[in-house]
Amino acid sequence: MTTTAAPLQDLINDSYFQLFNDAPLLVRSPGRVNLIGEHTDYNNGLVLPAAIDKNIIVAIGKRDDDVINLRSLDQDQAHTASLGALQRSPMLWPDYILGVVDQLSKRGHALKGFNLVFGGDIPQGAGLSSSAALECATAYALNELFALGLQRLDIALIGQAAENEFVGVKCGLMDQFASVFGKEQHLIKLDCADFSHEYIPFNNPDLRIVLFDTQVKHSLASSAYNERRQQCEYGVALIQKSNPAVTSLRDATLEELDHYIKPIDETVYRRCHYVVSEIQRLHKACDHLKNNDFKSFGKLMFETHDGLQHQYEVSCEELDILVDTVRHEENVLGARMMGGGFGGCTINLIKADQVHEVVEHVSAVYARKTGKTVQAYIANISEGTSTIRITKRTD
Ligand code: GAF
Repeated sequence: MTTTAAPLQDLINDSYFQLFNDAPLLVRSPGRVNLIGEHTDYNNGLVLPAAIDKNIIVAIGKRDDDVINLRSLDQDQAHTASLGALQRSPMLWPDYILGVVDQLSKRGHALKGFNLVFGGDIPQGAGLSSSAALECATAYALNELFALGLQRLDIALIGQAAENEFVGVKCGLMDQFASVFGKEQHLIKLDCADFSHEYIPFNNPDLRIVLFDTQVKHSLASSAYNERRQQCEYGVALIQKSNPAVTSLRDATLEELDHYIKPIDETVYRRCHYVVSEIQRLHKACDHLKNNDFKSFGKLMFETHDGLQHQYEVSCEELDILVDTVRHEENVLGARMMGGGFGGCTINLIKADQVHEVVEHVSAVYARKTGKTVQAYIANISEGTSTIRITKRTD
C-alpha cells in the first residue's frame, strides 16, 4: 500500500537516500516560543520558553574524506566545504551548520567529512528560531555520528557559540536551550546566569498559544540586536563605576539605573529600565502560573510588549497593530511581540473555544491596516532535540 502525503521526515530521508545511496541518521530539533522574559537572556536574566511542534530535520551520514556536503531542501540549494577551510557563505544557511563544525573543531573534537540534507516546517524569519534549531540538530547529529560524548547543555552552548562567532549575531542562550531541552506540555524557567532550570507545567485545556506572524522581517534586525546588547553592557559599566558587584543587569536595581545611568545617557537608561523590569515581571508571571492565574499572567505579557515597544524599541508597526487589535478582546488573555523583534510573530494566549473567531478578526484588521496577510499558527509544546527512527513504509 502506498501512503498518501509522506511526512517531512520520510521526505528528507528519501532525498538523502537518492543523493547518497545510503541510509542516514535522522535528527529533529524544534523551534520555540517564549512566554515572557524577552531580551533578558544575554543580561544573565531568566526566560520562560518552550519547544514547539515545528522542527528542523537533518539527515546525516559519514564520508571517508574531509568534504562537507550540504543540501537545503527548502532553499533547493547545495553547498560544499572542506573541514580544514571553513568559510562563511553568502547563502547564510550553510553558516549555521559550518559554525557548529567550527566550534567542535575549536573544542578539539576529531571530525571527518559528512553529507547532510535538511528541511523543516518552522516558518523562516518568523522569530521561531529556525536557525537555532538547525544549529542544535547539526550539533546533536554530529555528536551521535562521531560519538563525541557531548551532553545536551554542550549542544546548546555550541549552537549559541556558532551563532555568536561564525554567524555574527551576539544572541543569548534561550533559543538553543529551548530547542534542546524542550519538554512536552512544559515551559522551561531558565536562569541564564548558571543554566539551572525548572520545568513548569503548561497544559490548561481552556487556553491555546497562538502565534500571529506579521510576515515581515525588517532588515535592521541583527544589527539592532547587537546594538541593544552593547547598550546593556554600557549600562552595566556605568553602574560598576560605583558598585563593582554589579556584573550584569540581573544584579542591578531600578534605583541604581536612576542614579548612575539616567543622568548620563537617557537612551541606555530606557533600555536598561526595560530589562530590569522584565526580569521582575518574569518572577511575578511564574507566581501567577503557580496559582493558575492566567488573567494576571496575560496582563504582564501586554506590559512586556509596551516595554519592548517604547523602552527597548525593538517592535515595529505591524507587531504593534497585532497586539493593539487584541488588547481589549476578552477572549485574549495576553499578547506581545516575541523574540528579537522588528518583525516575526506575536504570541497570544487565547481561550481555546474562541481561537477561530479571534483569528478571523485579527486577520481582517491586519489586512485592512497593513494591506498584508497575517499567518496564524497554534503552538503545541513539544519535546526537545531527538533522533528519529524511520519505520519503513511498504510501497
Ligand atoms: C533572539 C535571540 F536569539 C535570543 O537569544 C533572545 O535574546 C531573543 O532574541 C530575545 O529575547 O531570539
